[in-house]
Amino acid sequence: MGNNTPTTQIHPGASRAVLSSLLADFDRDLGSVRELRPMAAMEAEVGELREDLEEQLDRAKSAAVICLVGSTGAGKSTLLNALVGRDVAIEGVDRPTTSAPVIYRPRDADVSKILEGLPGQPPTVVSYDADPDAGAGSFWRGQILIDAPDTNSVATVHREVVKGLSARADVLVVVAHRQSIAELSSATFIDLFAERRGMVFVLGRTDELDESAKEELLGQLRNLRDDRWRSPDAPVLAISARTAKTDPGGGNVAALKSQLSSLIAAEKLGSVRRRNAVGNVARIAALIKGRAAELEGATKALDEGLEGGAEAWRSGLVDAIHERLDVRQPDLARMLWNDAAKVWDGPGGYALRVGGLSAVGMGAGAAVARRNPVLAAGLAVGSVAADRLRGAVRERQFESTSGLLPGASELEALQRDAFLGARLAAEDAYMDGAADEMVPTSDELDGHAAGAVDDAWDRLVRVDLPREAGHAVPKGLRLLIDLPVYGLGIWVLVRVILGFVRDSYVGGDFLVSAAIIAFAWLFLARALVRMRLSSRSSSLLTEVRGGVEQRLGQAARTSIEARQKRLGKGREALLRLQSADALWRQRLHGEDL
Ligand SMILES: Nc1nc2c(ncn2[C@@H]2O[C@H](COP(=O)(O)OP(=O)(O)OP(=O)(O)O)[C@@H](O)[C@H]2O)c(=O)[nH]1
Ligand SMILES: [Mg+2]
Repeated sequence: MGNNTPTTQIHPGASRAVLSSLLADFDRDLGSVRELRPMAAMEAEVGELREDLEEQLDRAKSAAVICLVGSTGAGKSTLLNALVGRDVAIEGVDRPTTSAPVIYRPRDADVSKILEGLPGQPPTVVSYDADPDAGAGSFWRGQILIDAPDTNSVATVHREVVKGLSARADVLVVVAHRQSIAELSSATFIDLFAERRGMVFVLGRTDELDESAKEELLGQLRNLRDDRWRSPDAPVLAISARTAKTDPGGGNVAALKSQLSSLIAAEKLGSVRRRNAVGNVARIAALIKGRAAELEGATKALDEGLEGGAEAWRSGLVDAIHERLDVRQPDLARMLWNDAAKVWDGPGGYALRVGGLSAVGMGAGAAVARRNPVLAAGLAVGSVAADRLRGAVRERQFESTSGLLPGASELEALQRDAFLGARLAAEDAYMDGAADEMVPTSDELDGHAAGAVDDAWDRLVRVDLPREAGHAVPKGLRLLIDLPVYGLGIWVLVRVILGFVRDSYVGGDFLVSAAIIAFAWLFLARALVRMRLSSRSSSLLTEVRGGVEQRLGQAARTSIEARQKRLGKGREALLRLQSADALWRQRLHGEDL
């Protein structure tokens, strides 16, 4: 008992491998549905059936155990005595008679497993000398026969004792008499073992019945056997133990002996036990089927809750991040000017690079240049330096993704609202600990969100922005802007050289005017190029948006994927468990099952 390795010598037709793989699959499926909440209600029952399943498979070499069960006064003890051929059990008129079970066993049979933990009065053990070589005519070839207390009297402990004995038996002989058949139709005791034990039904005390009453009662018993206990193959016999006691060949006891002999014959016993084992599988399957709708509903609701939650979380977060990306648009444009200027080696590139401060500084420089060239130069250089510093700070801020994600409390609220449905469904579908694991936590989602934003932004900064900067201002346009400045420069140079040669120097006004013209041209060009780059930067931003959306979509998927997989495994296991008995029968080749 409690031994985890099913023994298979009892199943000549079924290989050890088939049984252990069936059992392993069955256990794995039971394991994956155990955490489902609706299973809690049947946990004890499933556990008991599962244990019995293993015990049936474990009984490899133990002697066959036959247990007589039934209502008080049905004639169980008398029948045992008739079978044994002497009075080993007490028959009686006082109801109930039998409190201490009688165990009739071969001298060498180990009954310790039968006695272990049995409630009620200690059984009387009577030994006999078995003759395994005796011919088919001899009934006593090694089985254990038990006379159990009743299943229906006021002595409730009796029911516990019968339950314990039946659990340890291979075959139950259900004894009924006229007064107890009606009661059987509402009895729960036989129900408990239906399909899980070999059964033989006996209508007892038939010497008290006339032929028509006997037939009617037999019919009732057959109906119960078929409809209530789903054991259409089980024999139903009419017996008079009293007749058999006076006339060993009478009372139809020989028929019972022959039925029992064939059930417990060595080559058949394995199949009885295997059928008993499969009966347990069938009972578990039926239990789960009984709650299939509830299980299906709860798991489906969770599946949908996760799906809907992930989508709500994704779209809520996408909206929040988009708002924040919009705020970054001017910075992005500025970065694009800067980067485009870096790859533009020429006056146009320089003009593009200088920021607002430089422009103001240079304008001021140009304005005072005629009167104070030194101050002018100082203004220009100072403003460019200030711009550089500001540019560096901006660049660092720009590269960081902080501020693109909503704050912790906003994220938490987003998670809570999005997965509210999933959370409620998880509590219906799973036990407490597992229910918590079935819904993505805020921490986990925040990590995903940060990863998605970092990835998308990193791609912008490292790949898309430099790429865009590389061809944002085409070469032709650069030349168009730079050439007039070079031309002006050359002309100024020519005039200066000519003046030097002719000894008529060009005046300062001429140089300042030339500088003002060059600056004016460059700043006009700068304004136009910046306009062009602004529109480029907004398309870059659109790409970032797309990237964030896509990555958040993946993140949302990742956050529920493993959970949906676990859910799916549970749902598949539920389906398999509901038809597990059919699979067992099929894999065991339906041999005598
Ligand atoms: N006429 C007749 N009486 C029987 C027969 N079998 C048993 N009885 C009587 O029915 C009564 C009850 O028999 P028991 O064998 O003690 O019944 P039991 O099922 O063991 O009852 P509990 O031990 O109380 O559960 C006794 O008086 C028996 O003599 C039978 O085949 N024919
Ligand atoms: Mg009795």
